[in-house]
Amino acid sequence: MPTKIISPITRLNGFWRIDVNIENGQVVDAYSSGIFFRGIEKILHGRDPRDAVYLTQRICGICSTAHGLASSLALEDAFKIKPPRNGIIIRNLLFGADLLQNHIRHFYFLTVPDFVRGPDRPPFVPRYEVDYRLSRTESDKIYENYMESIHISRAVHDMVTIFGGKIPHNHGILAGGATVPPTADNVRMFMSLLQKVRSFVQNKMMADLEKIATAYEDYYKIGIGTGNLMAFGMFPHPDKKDDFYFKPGIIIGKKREKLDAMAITEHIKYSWYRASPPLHPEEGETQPDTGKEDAYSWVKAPRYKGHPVEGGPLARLILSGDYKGGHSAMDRIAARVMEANIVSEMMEEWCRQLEIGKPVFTPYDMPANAEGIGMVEAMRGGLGHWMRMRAGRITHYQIITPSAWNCSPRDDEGRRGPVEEALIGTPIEDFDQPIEVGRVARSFDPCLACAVHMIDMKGREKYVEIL
Ligand code: NFE
Repeated sequence: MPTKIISPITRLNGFWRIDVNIENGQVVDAYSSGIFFRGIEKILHGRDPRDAVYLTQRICGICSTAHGLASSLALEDAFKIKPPRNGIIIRNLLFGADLLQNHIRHFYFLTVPDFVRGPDRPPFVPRYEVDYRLSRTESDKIYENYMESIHISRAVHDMVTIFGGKIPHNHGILAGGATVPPTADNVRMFMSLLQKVRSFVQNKMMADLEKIATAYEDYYKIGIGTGNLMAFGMFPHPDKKDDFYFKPGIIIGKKREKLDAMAITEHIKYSWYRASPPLHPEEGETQPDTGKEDAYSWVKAPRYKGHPVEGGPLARLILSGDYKGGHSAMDRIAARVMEANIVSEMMEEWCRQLEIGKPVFTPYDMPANAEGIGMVEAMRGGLGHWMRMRAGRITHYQIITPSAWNCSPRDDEGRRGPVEEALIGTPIEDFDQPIEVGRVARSFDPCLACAVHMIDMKGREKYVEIL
């Protein structure tokens, strides 16, 4: 059967390969492979748990705030502490700004080139030359906004530095709360940048989405996912215990359930790790086996009660009742832009909720032995950190990222991962220029740096030859 290999398919960091079998102008099977690996979990063993907040952020340069947050929550769970109200709000603002950066970049840098013909100069050429439906004038207008989005995504980075010191890998989030207290000065600075970003999202990004979604209406029927959706809860409410602005939950086979963290397992039959039955992340191991028969990815296959599930803005908005559409490629793209719009509006309100002069951090005494779980919504879906410490040092750390859920290979039962499943049935106009595969795959905003595991082989080697 004719197979097309697209590698790397990621525009964002990390190397990702998609193999699609194409028959009669349609994708009939798909394989998603993470083709490099990382090993932050192993690096953490023997460290002071408080370092995990900073080390795990190094997993990725685009969603580092999410890892800092998940790690802080895991430590707070272990230390039995809660951040004060101001600390929760500052963290929401930091994560909100980083989320805006992600969504703006995904839309303009990763999605727009898939649908809109760019200027005839590098880096926009070479490109596939099929199925661009907007006129030259409409396209040029969108690329004007593309150029502006570079400045806007820098402005959101600046917002993170106000309360986070630096970005990526901020120093503003830690177990117990935040490091930078609000002042009249820094809040005003943050709000002024936010207004500029909000105006761009509201007036230009939403309009550009509308143009693309109208011209490519058929993509509401292409790239349909499993319909299994999951969210861990995003932006905790500072005044209501266990409440979130975007609600946690899971939909399996159209039925909504309460999320049960114990129902998560990782399958590794098709991943380059030493064979084991599906394990909960508290038990999961990361032992490489590069010669494993049938394996084709460094990404493990996380499953919920054995089911592949999709995370991301579409899942969050559907679970929160903010989106009523379907589960297609265009629904994913639209939900991401809409979420940026909603979050930028909510952030204005959060700035007003800050109380100048009140603490942002809860002091604590670290126990010697403890376990903790940190589950948050990262930009691309549910992110979990599982930590165990003994005698004041980390003895176990396991991370499951949203892209591991979305881009996972087949599981032990042979069920495809969410991206693999969504690709089935995708029409391909030209076998040699399969632009449609990129449109569907990138609608998940994949980040393979986050998804794969790396191993420090004997503590020294950084890379393993796999081909
Ligand atoms: Ni590298 Fe990440 C996000 C995490 S992975 S981007 O969002 O966690 O999907």
